[in-house]
Amino acid sequence: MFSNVIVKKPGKSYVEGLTTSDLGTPKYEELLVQHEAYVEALKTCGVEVTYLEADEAFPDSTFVEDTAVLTKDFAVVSNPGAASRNGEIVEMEQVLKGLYEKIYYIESPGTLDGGDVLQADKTFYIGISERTNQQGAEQLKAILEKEDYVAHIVPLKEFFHLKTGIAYLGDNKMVLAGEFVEDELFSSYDKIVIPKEDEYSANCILVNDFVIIPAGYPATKQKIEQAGYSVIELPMSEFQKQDGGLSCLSLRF
Ligand code: CIR
Repeated sequence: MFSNVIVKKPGKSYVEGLTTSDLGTPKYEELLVQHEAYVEALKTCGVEVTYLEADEAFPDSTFVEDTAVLTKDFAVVSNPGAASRNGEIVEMEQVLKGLYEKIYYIESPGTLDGGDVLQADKTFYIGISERTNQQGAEQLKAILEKEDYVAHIVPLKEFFHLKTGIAYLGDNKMVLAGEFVEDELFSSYDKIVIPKEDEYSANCILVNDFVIIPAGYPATKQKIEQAGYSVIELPMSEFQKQDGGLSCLSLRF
C-alpha cells in the first residue's frame, strides 16, 4: 500500500524537453488538464499528494520518477543520465530530506534514472539503459542488498527505461511487453502479456486498490480487470509525446 506520492507540475518549457517520438509538439493547456486528471486519480486511490510547483529551468522535471527510488524506510536520490535533467535532483533532495531520515545517493560516474527501477515486493529489478549505467546499477544494488532486498540487474535491449515495458501489480502478477515477455528472470510471475501494438500501456501503476492505465487500450484494460483489479484510465497523449508514461509522473511510497 502507498500512502504518499510526489508529483510536479509541468512548466511551459516542457515542450523543449527531451524526446525521441515523432508524435508532435505537446499542447500545454491539454498537458495541464492531463496532469490534473493524474493528480485527481491518485487522490482517488487514497494517497497524500506532495505537489511541487513547475520549474521552467528543467523542461522534463514533471517526470519526477527519474530523480529517486523510494521505499517505506529509505530514499535513494538518483543521478539522472541526461545532462539536461541531472539538476532536477537538487530540489528533490530537499523535498526528500523533509520526508525521510535515511537517504542514500547514486554517485558519479554512476548514473541512474528511477524509471529503470522496478520493485516487486522484496525484489528490485534495475535496468541498464542509455540513462542508467553499470556503475549506477551496481551502486543501487549494493544499497538495496544492505537493506535486505534482492536486486537483479537487467541490461535493456530496446526499451528506453526498464519500466517502459514492465509493471508489477502485486500478488505475483507482472505486466510484461517486448523483450521482457520471454526473459527467464520473470518466468516465475503470473504474466499479463502486452502485445507490440499496445506496448505503451505496459507502463501502468498499481496504487492501492486501483491500476491506472493510459486511455485507449481496451485489451489491456480487459486483461487487468480479468486479473481482478479496478482500472482507472487516463489520457496521456501529451506525456507520450515526450516519451513519458504513467509511472514517470510520480514517486510513490
Ligand atoms: C526524458 O527523456 O527524460 C523525458 N522526456 C521522459 C522521461 C520519462 N521517464 C520515465 O520513463 N521514467
